[in-house]
Amino acid sequence: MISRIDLRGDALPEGAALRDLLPRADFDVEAALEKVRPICEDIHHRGTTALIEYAEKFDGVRLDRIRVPARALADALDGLDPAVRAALEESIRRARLVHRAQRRTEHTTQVVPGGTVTEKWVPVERVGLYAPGGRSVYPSSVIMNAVPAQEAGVESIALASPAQAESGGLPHPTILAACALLGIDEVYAAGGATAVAMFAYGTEECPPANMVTGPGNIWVAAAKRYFTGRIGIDTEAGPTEIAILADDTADPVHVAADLISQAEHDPLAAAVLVTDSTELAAAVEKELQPQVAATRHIEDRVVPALSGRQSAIVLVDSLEDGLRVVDAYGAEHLEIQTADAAALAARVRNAGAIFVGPYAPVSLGDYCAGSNHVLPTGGCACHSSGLSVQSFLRGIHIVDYDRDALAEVAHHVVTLAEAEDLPAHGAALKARFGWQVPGT
Ligand code: HSO
Ligand code: ZN
Repeated sequence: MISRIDLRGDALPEGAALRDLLPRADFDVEAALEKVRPICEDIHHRGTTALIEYAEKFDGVRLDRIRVPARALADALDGLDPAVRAALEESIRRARLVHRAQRRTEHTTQVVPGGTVTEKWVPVERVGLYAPGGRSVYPSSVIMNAVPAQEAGVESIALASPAQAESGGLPHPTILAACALLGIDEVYAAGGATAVAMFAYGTEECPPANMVTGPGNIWVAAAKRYFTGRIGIDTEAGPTEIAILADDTADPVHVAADLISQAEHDPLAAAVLVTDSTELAAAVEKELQPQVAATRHIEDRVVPALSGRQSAIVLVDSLEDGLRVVDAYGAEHLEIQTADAAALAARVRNAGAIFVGPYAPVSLGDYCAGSNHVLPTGGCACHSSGLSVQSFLRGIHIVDYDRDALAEVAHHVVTLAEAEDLPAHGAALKARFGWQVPGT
């Protein structure tokens, strides 16, 4: 069901060559962009009317309006299963603890007497959050997007999620209930690329947002790419990934369960085990059979995900080599299930989030660890971070120099301006000192 990649024997190649040996799903956002562009432009020109037509075409629902009435949010919360409500509340509480600690404080550096640079952190003014519908109705993702935005101090937060025929044209009730728990009252029934376009351009009903975040399928990723530069985005979330670095101390039952846990998201989800133990590899292969047979989303997601080219058991000679492999891969989620897991985890450079030891499965991080589950996929962990308070803040430098402080450095500025053939830059200083800058 899951293939093997044997990297034992020869020395591992470096960098990109090593990465090329590792499995990864094809996720062709560029191709999707072609289809998404006209839809986005249509929404630009025809606003709500176009959104209503697309909801009918893609979601099979005829809507009167896109904005969800306040009453529907209150009703969804009233109808929420009390156990789900308690779990969502605990998830929110833990996420707030962690994200509150990420808040940045303003800092002033005195560069010279009379010359300071202050860095102040200003939240983005208005953010549009996206929560998928259909196969992925994840109220937990509403939490993971909303909590950092709220803790960053974003004033205006709106959310969009596809209209569901079964909910009478409203987004899924658990999404609405999560919004109500989080105090988000501006909610729209719009899905996929159309929701991103609604936030990017704004419509009669929905003012434009400065930034759009949230997971989604390839159409959402393509729309985010289309609007990059115009608005801020988090990342182009691709199919979810779990990598597990394990040795012979790992429990194959846990390893198999954790691989399946992320395979359950999507037929393109990636599950990768990296191990120096052939015994563990064989035990996990064996263990996968009964666990896969017993899982709910077996045919449509788990089997295609595990048997797809994006998943594999990678055999290495040593944990040192294993470390190099997981760093080259840069997984969205990396579990370390080895004898000295914490020490190994401290040495990992590339991962969206790292889960240490036998009692920190990715499922914990998906819901209730306090960490964020919106994480870089597709190797983007090599250069990007998961969603955080920082994602919603802009750092602005405030430069404050008095006359003496400027005079002290003016000749360097004039010299550099001349060296770059930009004499007007230098003239801006000369004008302040009677056109005579000492030292030039
Ligand atoms: N593992 C997914 C997030 C998620 N899991 C939502 C369950 N619900 C991507 O990090
Ligand atoms: Zn998950």
